[in-house]
Amino acid sequence: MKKGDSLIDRLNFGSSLGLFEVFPLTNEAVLERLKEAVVKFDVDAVKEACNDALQQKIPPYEILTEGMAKGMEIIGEKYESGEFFLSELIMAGETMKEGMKIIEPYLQAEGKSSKGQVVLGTVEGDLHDIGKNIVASLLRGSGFGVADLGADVPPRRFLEETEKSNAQIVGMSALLTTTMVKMSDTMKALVEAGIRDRLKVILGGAPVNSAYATKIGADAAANDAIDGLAICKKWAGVS
Ligand code: B1M
Repeated sequence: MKKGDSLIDRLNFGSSLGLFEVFPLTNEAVLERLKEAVVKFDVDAVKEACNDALQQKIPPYEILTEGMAKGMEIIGEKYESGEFFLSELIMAGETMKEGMKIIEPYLQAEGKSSKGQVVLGTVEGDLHDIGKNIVASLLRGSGFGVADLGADVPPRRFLEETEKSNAQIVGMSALLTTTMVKMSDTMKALVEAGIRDRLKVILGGAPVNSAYATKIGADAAANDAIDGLAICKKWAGVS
């Protein structure tokens, strides 16, 4: 979208001509509009609301979690209740990715790789990569180098990339209860290769918690992307 196209730009223009008086939307209203646009798979409205939210100086991470991700929660509920099917999950994923393209550069404001190297991926059998992509952006934005292996990553790939890049941190994401076991398989691969002890391993994704991390011998489980970033920063000795 060009500057001048957003709803707020148009309202400001009308206001500057004295056509009407503008009462700016509250941050809550902008985020609500973004959430609704995701639920309607309205890509244009998502882009517009993302730009408006940035223009209102809403923090980029809040735009993701309090706007678009809230819409994704509703999509998940509608899927569970049988109102939506796989095709709607796919459309929702594509819709949020369009919004992510606008927000991501603001998450990656710094982008230098000096705080350490992270190998990151969604585990084998699991195609959910939106949350993992947010984690990658936040890490890069805080100065970590990130080898993002994408989604559906088998244990062997985590191992190969960790050895090749000499990474200090391995991060695994899973959104399905059925693919959590691949986190355990990846841990075993790291142990068998003899490199587990020189690494920190962090898990993330809705079905994963600290108890599961402890059970499979990982170091931590993050509640959300910000928590994941905080844990990695602590390991890297930075605040
Ligand atoms: Co799927 N799906 N899906 N889906 N999907 C869920 C996860 C589900 C909860 C929906 C539901 O039933 N309510 C359900 C899982 C149930 C379960 O296992 N308990 C489900 C299902 C069942 C399925 C299929 C099996 C459906 C089918 O085929 N019948 C299928 C599986 C395909 C596969 O993976 N093999 C499937 C497919 C898909 C799509 C591919 C179509 C699409 C994903 C598109 C994509 O990612 N490119 C999709 C979507 C969009 C969803 C929902 C609606 C939204 C997920 C999302 O992106 N959320 C989801 C419902 C829901 O989550 N409520 C659902 C927004 C994102 C920002 O949040 O990913 O949680 P999230 O990430 C968070 C945190 O978890 C955390 O940080 C992020 C931001 O705070 N985090 C980390 C994540 N990884 C981290 C790693 C870290 C740290 C933090 O460190 C390493």
